[in-house]
Amino acid sequence: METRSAFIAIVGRPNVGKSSLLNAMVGEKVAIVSDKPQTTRNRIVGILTRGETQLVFIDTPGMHKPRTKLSEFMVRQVRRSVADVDAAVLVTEPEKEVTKAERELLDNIKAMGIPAVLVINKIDTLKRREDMLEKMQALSAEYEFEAVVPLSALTGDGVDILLAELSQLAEEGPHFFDDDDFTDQPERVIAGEVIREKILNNMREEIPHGTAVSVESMKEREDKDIIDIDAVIYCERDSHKGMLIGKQGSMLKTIGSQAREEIEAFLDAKVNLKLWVKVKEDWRNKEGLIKQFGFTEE
Ligand SMILES: Nc1nc2c(ncn2[C@@H]2O[C@H](COP(=O)(O)OP(=O)(O)OP(=O)(O)O)[C@@H](O)[C@H]2O)c(=O)[nH]1
Ligand SMILES: [Mg+2]
Repeated sequence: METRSAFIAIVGRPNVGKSSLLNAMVGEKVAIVSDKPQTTRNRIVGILTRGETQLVFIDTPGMHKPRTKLSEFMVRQVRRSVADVDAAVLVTEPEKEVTKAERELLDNIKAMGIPAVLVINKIDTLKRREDMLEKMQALSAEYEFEAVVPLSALTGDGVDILLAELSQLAEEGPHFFDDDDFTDQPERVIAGEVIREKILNNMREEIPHGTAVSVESMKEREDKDIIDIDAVIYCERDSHKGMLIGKQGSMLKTIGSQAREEIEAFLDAKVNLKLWVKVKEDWRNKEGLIKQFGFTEE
């Protein structure tokens, strides 16, 4: 069989729905999602194979102005992704203004000269059609997109149209992953991300941004069908630690049970999840700790 493939970066401002779109296209939860900006911190590979065509998506952190060493790392991942792929999907929302971050992304895409598709996401929230059209026009004037696709990653409306457009960008070449793979992330990394998602969902602004999750061990018991997972949640201050634990441990319990449920479903096994909270002051500005928490350039 003649095979086709394409590496496609998904880029955009924070919170526009890049990871939601990745999950919608792949049909599996590959990347965590939250209503807080800067949820995605690393490049995340999602894979969709249909017949002869394999699309390899690289979900990226939202493009923003870096304020910590961690966010410098994140922004570097975005730039690297654009430089590494065959095509890009620029995701945006249907409000009017084109932001600085979007302009920078467009400049990166232009510099690489790669084909790109413009996605206007969240059309389920659209109130004024003119907003969407204005946004489409403003961005289309800047680059000759292969296609402009309005869609909703949340409802799935329009996602197939995008996939049809992207399939056309695939060129003759080998499949780089097994046809039934949907991500390259190890289970341990996914488990850590699920825990971080529950922190994002349950905590306010600055706390989730300053947390990192490290899965210390993940072992299947020999005598029973149970997987023991030990994970540490690192935060930046004692006061944050207190809030993450909550009154009589109530917050940590909530985070733990929500995470456990989801990890069990994805591993299809019973999970015994133990969480600890530790403080590493200002870790987001410490190169060594950033690396230790898995943010390393491959
Ligand atoms: N109404 C609506 N909400 C959406 C849609 N797509 C994503 N969202 C919501 O938008 C928020 C951000 O979604 P994410 O997928 O985490 O966005 P992201 O671009 O990956 O964000 P970062 O990783 O922080 O850059 C979440 O609350 C999603 O549920 C959509 O089509 N419609
Ligand atoms: Mg994301």
